[in-house]
Amino acid sequence: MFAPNPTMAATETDTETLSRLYRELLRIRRAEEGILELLLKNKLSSTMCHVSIGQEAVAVGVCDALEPDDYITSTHRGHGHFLARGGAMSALMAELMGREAGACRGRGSSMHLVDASIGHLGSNAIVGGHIPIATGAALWTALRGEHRVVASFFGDGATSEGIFHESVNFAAVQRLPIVFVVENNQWAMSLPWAKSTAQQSIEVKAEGYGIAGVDVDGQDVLAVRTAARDAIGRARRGEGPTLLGLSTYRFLGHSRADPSSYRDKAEEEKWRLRDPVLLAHNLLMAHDFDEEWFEQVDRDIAAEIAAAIEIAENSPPASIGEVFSDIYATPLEGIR
Ligand SMILES: Cc1ncc(C[n+]2csc(CCOP(=O)(O)OP(=O)(O)O)c2C)c(N)n1
Ligand SMILES: [Mg+2]
Repeated sequence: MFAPNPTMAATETDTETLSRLYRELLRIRRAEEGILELLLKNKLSSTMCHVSIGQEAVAVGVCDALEPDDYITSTHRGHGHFLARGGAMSALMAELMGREAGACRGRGSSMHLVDASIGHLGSNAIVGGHIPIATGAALWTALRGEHRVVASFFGDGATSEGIFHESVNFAAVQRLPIVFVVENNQWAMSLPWAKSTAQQSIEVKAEGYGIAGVDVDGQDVLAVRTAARDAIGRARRGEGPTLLGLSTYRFLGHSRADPSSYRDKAEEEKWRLRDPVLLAHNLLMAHDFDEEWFEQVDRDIAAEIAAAIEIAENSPPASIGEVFSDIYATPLEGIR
Protein backbone atom coordinates (compact mmCIF):
# COMPACT_ATOMS: atom_id res chain seq x y z
CA MET A 1 0.00 0.00 0.00
CA PHE A 2 1.10 3.57 -0.66
CA ALA A 3 2.84 5.46 2.15
CA PRO A 4 3.68 9.15 1.63
CA ASN A 5 7.37 9.85 1.00
CA PRO A 6 9.08 12.51 3.10
CA THR A 7 10.21 14.45 0.02
CA MET A 8 9.16 14.84 -3.56
CA ALA A 9 10.61 12.30 -5.96
CA ALA A 10 13.83 13.54 -7.55
CA THR A 11 12.73 13.10 -11.15
CA GLU A 12 14.69 14.31 -14.15
CA THR A 13 12.37 17.03 -15.40
CA ASP A 14 13.22 20.23 -17.25
CA THR A 15 12.65 23.47 -15.39
CA GLU A 16 10.19 24.71 -18.02
CA THR A 17 7.89 21.79 -17.23
CA LEU A 18 8.38 22.25 -13.50
CA SER A 19 7.58 25.94 -13.60
CA ARG A 20 4.49 25.33 -15.76
CA LEU A 21 3.20 22.74 -13.28
CA TYR A 22 3.91 24.98 -10.29
CA ARG A 23 2.08 27.90 -11.90
CA GLU A 24 -0.96 25.71 -12.51
CA LEU A 25 -0.94 24.31 -8.96
CA LEU A 26 -0.85 27.80 -7.53
CA ARG A 27 -3.44 29.07 -10.02
CA ILE A 28 -5.93 26.45 -8.77
CA ARG A 29 -5.05 27.07 -5.10
CA ARG A 30 -5.55 30.84 -5.42
CA ALA A 31 -8.70 30.44 -7.52
CA GLU A 32 -10.31 28.28 -4.85
CA GLU A 33 -9.23 30.64 -2.08
CA GLY A 34 -10.93 33.35 -4.13
CA ILE A 35 -14.04 31.20 -4.53
CA LEU A 36 -14.26 30.72 -0.75
CA GLU A 37 -14.04 34.49 -0.32
CA LEU A 38 -16.85 34.97 -2.84
CA LEU A 39 -18.88 32.38 -0.94
CA LEU A 40 -18.41 34.29 2.33
CA LYS A 41 -19.47 37.49 0.58
CA ASN A 42 -22.61 35.65 -0.60
CA LYS A 43 -21.67 36.20 -4.23
CA LEU A 44 -22.02 32.60 -5.43
CA SER A 45 -25.28 31.42 -6.97
CA SER A 46 -25.23 28.31 -4.76
CA THR A 47 -23.68 27.60 -1.38
CA MET A 48 -22.96 24.03 -2.56
CA CYS A 49 -19.29 24.38 -3.26
CA HIS A 50 -16.51 21.83 -2.62
CA VAL A 51 -12.92 22.97 -2.95
CA SER A 52 -9.92 20.74 -3.68
CA ILE A 53 -7.33 22.69 -1.67
CA GLY A 54 -4.53 20.19 -0.95
CA GLN A 55 -5.40 17.98 -3.93
CA GLU A 56 -4.20 20.20 -6.80
CA ALA A 57 -1.40 17.89 -7.99
CA VAL A 58 -3.96 15.29 -9.05
CA ALA A 59 -5.71 17.61 -11.51
CA VAL A 60 -2.50 19.25 -12.72
CA GLY A 61 -0.40 16.09 -13.13
CA VAL A 62 -3.11 14.17 -15.01
CA CYS A 63 -4.30 17.02 -17.24
CA ASP A 64 -0.74 17.96 -18.17
CA ALA A 65 -0.30 14.47 -19.61
CA LEU A 66 -3.43 14.66 -21.82
CA GLU A 67 -3.58 15.80 -25.46
CA PRO A 68 -5.97 18.57 -26.58
CA ASP A 69 -8.38 16.09 -28.23
CA ASP A 70 -8.71 13.91 -25.13
CA TYR A 71 -11.64 14.00 -22.71
CA ILE A 72 -12.14 14.30 -18.99
CA THR A 73 -15.06 13.83 -16.63
CA SER A 74 -15.09 15.33 -13.17
CA THR A 75 -16.69 15.37 -9.76
CA HIS A 76 -18.55 17.58 -7.29
CA ARG A 77 -15.01 18.76 -6.32
CA GLY A 78 -14.05 19.74 -9.84
CA HIS A 79 -12.84 23.37 -10.06
CA GLY A 80 -9.22 22.16 -10.29
CA HIS A 81 -10.00 19.64 -13.04
CA PHE A 82 -11.75 22.38 -15.02
CA LEU A 83 -8.87 24.85 -14.76
CA ALA A 84 -6.13 22.26 -15.29
CA ARG A 85 -7.89 21.00 -18.43
CA GLY A 86 -7.68 24.54 -19.84
CA GLY A 87 -10.98 26.05 -18.70
CA ALA A 88 -10.97 29.84 -18.62
CA MET A 89 -10.81 31.45 -15.17
CA SER A 90 -13.65 33.82 -16.15
CA ALA A 91 -15.82 30.87 -17.31
CA LEU A 92 -15.35 29.27 -13.88
CA MET A 93 -15.94 32.38 -11.80
CA ALA A 94 -18.94 33.48 -13.85
CA GLU A 95 -20.43 29.98 -13.66
CA LEU A 96 -20.14 29.93 -9.88
CA MET A 97 -21.67 33.39 -9.70
CA GLY A 98 -24.60 32.34 -11.92
CA ARG A 99 -23.73 34.61 -14.83
CA GLU A 100 -24.15 34.34 -18.60
CA ALA A 101 -20.36 34.41 -19.09
CA GLY A 102 -20.09 31.11 -17.21
CA ALA A 103 -19.05 27.82 -18.80
CA CYS A 104 -22.72 26.70 -18.69
CA ARG A 105 -24.09 30.23 -18.95
CA GLY A 106 -24.56 30.28 -15.20
CA ARG A 107 -27.02 27.37 -15.05
CA GLY A 108 -24.68 24.63 -13.78
CA SER A 109 -22.84 26.22 -10.87
CA SER A 110 -19.98 24.52 -9.00
CA MET A 111 -20.98 20.86 -9.39
CA HIS A 112 -22.06 20.90 -13.05
CA LEU A 113 -19.14 22.34 -14.95
CA VAL A 114 -19.08 21.33 -18.60
CA ASP A 115 -17.05 22.68 -21.50
CA ALA A 116 -17.02 20.64 -24.70
CA SER A 117 -14.52 23.03 -26.29
CA ILE A 118 -11.81 21.73 -23.94
CA GLY A 119 -13.01 18.10 -23.94
CA HIS A 120 -14.59 18.47 -20.49
CA LEU A 121 -17.65 16.20 -20.59
CA GLY A 122 -18.93 17.35 -17.26
CA SER A 123 -18.73 17.20 -13.52
CA ASN A 124 -21.53 15.51 -11.65
CA ALA A 125 -23.15 15.90 -8.25
CA ILE A 126 -24.01 12.19 -8.14
CA VAL A 127 -21.03 10.38 -6.62
CA GLY A 128 -19.69 8.11 -9.39
CA GLY A 129 -22.38 9.33 -11.80
CA HIS A 130 -19.91 10.45 -14.44
CA ILE A 131 -17.85 7.21 -14.51
CA PRO A 132 -20.23 5.47 -16.96
CA ILE A 133 -20.39 8.68 -19.01
CA ALA A 134 -16.60 8.57 -19.32
CA THR A 135 -16.75 4.87 -20.17
CA GLY A 136 -19.34 5.57 -22.85
CA ALA A 137 -17.13 8.29 -24.33
CA ALA A 138 -14.22 5.84 -24.39
CA LEU A 139 -16.41 3.28 -26.19
CA TRP A 140 -17.54 5.93 -28.69
CA THR A 141 -14.00 7.03 -29.50
CA ALA A 142 -12.80 3.39 -29.77
CA LEU A 143 -15.66 2.47 -32.12
CA ARG A 144 -14.73 5.41 -34.34
CA GLY A 145 -11.15 4.17 -34.48
CA GLU A 146 -9.79 7.39 -33.00
CA HIS A 147 -6.86 7.67 -30.65
CA ARG A 148 -8.48 9.78 -27.98
CA VAL A 149 -8.18 8.92 -24.31
CA VAL A 150 -10.66 9.63 -21.52
CA ALA A 151 -9.52 10.46 -18.00
CA SER A 152 -12.27 10.10 -15.41
CA PHE A 153 -11.64 11.69 -12.02
CA PHE A 154 -13.55 10.40 -8.99
CA GLY A 155 -13.07 10.13 -5.25
CA ASP A 156 -12.28 7.20 -2.97
CA GLY A 157 -15.95 7.18 -1.93
CA ALA A 158 -17.04 6.54 -5.51
CA THR A 159 -15.11 3.25 -5.61
CA SER A 160 -17.75 1.78 -3.29
CA GLU A 161 -20.53 2.54 -5.78
CA GLY A 162 -21.88 -0.25 -7.98
CA ILE A 163 -21.57 1.93 -11.07
CA PHE A 164 -17.80 2.11 -10.54
CA HIS A 165 -17.49 -1.69 -10.67
CA GLU A 166 -19.77 -2.00 -13.70
CA SER A 167 -17.90 0.69 -15.61
CA VAL A 168 -14.41 -0.60 -14.82
CA ASN A 169 -15.42 -4.15 -15.63
CA PHE A 170 -16.97 -3.14 -18.96
CA ALA A 171 -13.95 -0.98 -19.88
CA ALA A 172 -11.61 -3.82 -18.94
CA VAL A 173 -13.44 -6.41 -21.05
CA GLN A 174 -13.62 -4.03 -24.02
CA ARG A 175 -10.02 -2.77 -23.52
CA LEU A 176 -11.30 0.81 -23.73
CA PRO A 177 -8.96 3.83 -23.86
CA ILE A 178 -9.73 5.19 -20.41
CA VAL A 179 -7.83 6.10 -17.26
CA PHE A 180 -9.84 5.78 -14.05
CA VAL A 181 -8.32 8.35 -11.73
CA VAL A 182 -9.00 7.52 -8.08
CA GLU A 183 -8.50 10.85 -6.33
CA ASN A 184 -8.12 9.28 -2.92
CA ASN A 185 -8.28 12.12 -0.41
CA GLN A 186 -8.68 9.52 2.37
CA TRP A 187 -12.21 10.58 3.30
CA ALA A 188 -15.68 10.34 1.83
CA MET A 189 -17.37 12.96 3.97
CA SER A 190 -16.76 11.43 7.45
CA LEU A 191 -15.99 7.90 6.19
CA PRO A 192 -12.25 7.08 6.18
CA TRP A 193 -10.74 5.03 3.34
CA ALA A 194 -9.74 2.26 5.78
CA LYS A 195 -13.39 1.76 6.73
CA SER A 196 -14.76 1.89 3.20
CA THR A 197 -12.69 -0.91 1.67
CA ALA A 198 -10.92 -4.04 2.85
CA GLN A 199 -8.36 -3.69 0.05
CA GLN A 200 -6.76 -0.27 0.15
CA SER A 201 -4.29 -0.80 -2.69
CA ILE A 202 -5.62 0.38 -6.05
CA GLU A 203 -2.92 -1.68 -7.77
CA VAL A 204 -4.28 -4.86 -6.15
CA LYS A 205 -7.88 -3.87 -6.91
CA ALA A 206 -6.92 -3.44 -10.59
CA GLU A 207 -5.59 -7.00 -10.71
CA GLY A 208 -9.09 -8.21 -9.93
CA TYR A 209 -10.40 -6.47 -13.03
CA GLY A 210 -7.51 -7.74 -15.15
CA ILE A 211 -6.19 -4.26 -15.91
CA ALA A 212 -3.13 -2.16 -15.04
CA GLY A 213 -3.16 -0.38 -11.70
CA VAL A 214 -0.77 1.71 -9.70
CA ASP A 215 -0.56 3.44 -6.29
CA VAL A 216 1.06 6.85 -6.56
CA ASP A 217 1.91 9.75 -4.25
CA GLY A 218 -0.77 12.20 -5.32
CA GLN A 219 0.97 15.16 -3.66
CA ASP A 220 3.96 14.89 -5.97
CA VAL A 221 2.91 16.50 -9.24
CA LEU A 222 5.83 14.96 -11.12
CA ALA A 223 5.02 11.46 -9.92
CA VAL A 224 1.36 11.98 -10.86
CA ARG A 225 2.32 13.26 -14.31
CA THR A 226 4.68 10.34 -14.94
CA ALA A 227 2.10 7.74 -13.88
CA ALA A 228 -0.61 9.50 -15.90
CA ARG A 229 1.61 9.58 -19.00
CA ASP A 230 2.21 5.83 -18.67
CA ALA A 231 -1.51 5.12 -18.26
CA ILE A 232 -2.55 7.45 -21.10
CA GLY A 233 0.12 5.92 -23.36
CA ARG A 234 -1.22 2.41 -22.65
CA ALA A 235 -4.77 3.52 -23.39
CA ARG A 236 -3.75 5.25 -26.64
CA ARG A 237 -1.85 2.16 -27.81
CA GLY A 238 -5.00 0.05 -27.38
CA GLU A 239 -3.72 -1.68 -24.25
CA GLY A 240 -6.83 -0.86 -22.23
CA PRO A 241 -7.69 0.96 -19.04
CA THR A 242 -5.66 1.75 -15.95
CA LEU A 243 -6.80 2.31 -12.38
CA LEU A 244 -4.63 5.23 -11.29
CA GLY A 245 -4.63 5.46 -7.49
CA LEU A 246 -3.50 8.90 -6.31
CA SER A 247 -3.19 9.41 -2.56
CA THR A 248 -3.98 12.95 -1.57
CA TYR A 249 -5.77 14.90 1.16
CA ARG A 250 -8.40 17.60 1.34
CA PHE A 251 -6.99 20.23 3.66
CA LEU A 252 -10.42 21.71 4.46
CA GLY A 253 -13.80 20.23 5.31
CA HIS A 254 -15.93 18.25 2.88
CA SER A 255 -17.74 21.51 2.17
CA ARG A 256 -17.80 24.93 3.77
CA ALA A 257 -20.30 23.72 6.39
CA ASP A 258 -18.04 20.86 7.58
CA PRO A 259 -15.48 21.55 10.34
CA SER A 260 -14.00 17.99 9.90
CA SER A 261 -14.41 17.30 13.63
CA TYR A 262 -14.18 13.54 12.84
CA ARG A 263 -10.55 13.90 11.69
CA ASP A 264 -7.46 13.53 13.79
CA LYS A 265 -5.55 16.84 13.92
CA ALA A 266 -2.19 15.01 13.85
CA GLU A 267 -3.24 13.38 10.57
CA GLU A 268 -4.16 16.78 9.14
CA GLU A 269 -0.79 18.20 10.23
CA LYS A 270 1.08 15.30 8.66
CA TRP A 271 -0.57 15.87 5.30
CA ARG A 272 -0.13 19.65 5.50
CA LEU A 273 3.61 19.00 5.39
CA ARG A 274 3.00 17.39 2.02
CA ASP A 275 1.27 20.36 0.48
CA PRO A 276 1.65 19.86 -3.30
CA VAL A 277 2.20 23.58 -3.91
CA LEU A 278 4.91 23.72 -1.24
CA LEU A 279 6.64 20.61 -2.57
CA ALA A 280 6.77 22.02 -6.10
CA HIS A 281 7.93 25.37 -4.69
CA ASN A 282 10.79 23.67 -2.85
CA LEU A 283 11.82 21.76 -5.93
CA LEU A 284 11.96 24.98 -7.97
CA MET A 285 14.02 26.64 -5.20
CA ALA A 286 16.46 23.76 -5.53
CA HIS A 287 16.62 24.62 -9.24
CA ASP A 288 17.62 28.20 -8.35
CA PHE A 289 14.29 29.93 -9.00
CA ASP A 290 14.39 33.12 -6.90
CA GLU A 291 11.85 34.94 -4.74
CA GLU A 292 11.27 37.51 -7.44
CA TRP A 293 10.10 34.80 -9.86
CA PHE A 294 7.67 33.38 -7.30
CA GLU A 295 6.28 36.84 -6.49
CA GLN A 296 5.73 37.53 -10.18
CA VAL A 297 3.81 34.26 -10.58
CA ASP A 298 1.66 35.24 -7.59
CA ARG A 299 0.98 38.68 -9.09
CA ASP A 300 0.11 37.23 -12.51
CA ILE A 301 -2.36 34.80 -10.97
CA ALA A 302 -3.92 37.45 -8.72
CA ALA A 303 -4.42 39.67 -11.77
CA GLU A 304 -5.99 36.83 -13.76
CA ILE A 305 -8.43 36.05 -10.93
CA ALA A 306 -9.35 39.71 -10.36
CA ALA A 307 -9.99 40.16 -14.11
CA ALA A 308 -12.11 36.98 -14.18
CA ILE A 309 -14.25 38.14 -11.26
CA GLU A 310 -14.71 41.51 -12.93
CA ILE A 311 -15.87 39.81 -16.15
CA ALA A 312 -18.29 37.71 -14.09
CA GLU A 313 -19.66 40.71 -12.21
CA ASN A 314 -20.21 42.61 -15.45
CA SER A 315 -22.04 39.68 -17.01
CA PRO A 316 -25.86 39.46 -16.71
CA PRO A 317 -27.35 36.84 -14.39
CA ALA A 318 -28.50 33.57 -15.93
CA SER A 319 -32.03 33.92 -17.20
CA ILE A 320 -34.84 31.64 -16.00
CA GLY A 321 -36.24 31.64 -19.53
CA GLU A 322 -33.11 29.78 -20.70
CA VAL A 323 -33.28 27.03 -18.10
CA PHE A 324 -34.24 24.31 -20.60
CA SER A 325 -32.06 25.43 -23.51
CA ASP A 326 -29.20 23.06 -24.45
CA ILE A 327 -30.88 20.24 -22.47
CA TYR A 328 -32.86 18.44 -25.21
CA ALA A 329 -31.73 18.00 -28.83
CA THR A 330 -35.43 18.33 -29.76
CA PRO A 331 -37.22 20.37 -27.10
CA LEU A 332 -40.21 18.53 -25.60
CA GLU A 333 -43.68 19.95 -26.06
CA GLY A 334 -44.46 22.31 -23.18
CA ILE A 335 -40.82 22.51 -22.03
CA ARG A 336 -39.19 25.46 -23.69
C1 LIG B 1 -24.86 8.58 -5.22
C2 LIG B 1 -24.59 9.59 -4.15
N1 LIG B 1 -24.51 9.19 -2.85
C3 LIG B 1 -24.26 10.10 -1.88
C4 LIG B 1 -24.07 11.42 -2.18
C5 LIG B 1 -23.74 12.42 -1.08
N2 LIG B 1 -22.30 12.72 -1.15
C6 LIG B 1 -21.83 13.82 -1.79
S1 LIG B 1 -20.16 13.89 -1.79
C7 LIG B 1 -20.03 12.46 -0.90
C8 LIG B 1 -18.69 11.91 -0.52
C9 LIG B 1 -17.94 11.48 -1.72
O1 LIG B 1 -16.65 11.07 -1.33
P1 LIG B 1 -15.54 10.88 -2.39
O2 LIG B 1 -16.06 10.14 -3.57
O3 LIG B 1 -14.35 10.30 -1.69
O4 LIG B 1 -15.21 12.38 -2.90
P2 LIG B 1 -14.65 13.61 -2.03
O5 LIG B 1 -15.84 14.35 -1.51
O6 LIG B 1 -13.81 13.08 -0.96
O7 LIG B 1 -13.91 14.42 -3.04
C10 LIG B 1 -21.29 11.94 -0.63
C11 LIG B 1 -21.53 10.70 0.13
C12 LIG B 1 -24.17 11.81 -3.54
N3 LIG B 1 -23.98 13.08 -3.92
N4 LIG B 1 -24.40 10.89 -4.50
MG1 LIG C 1 -12.76 11.28 -0.84
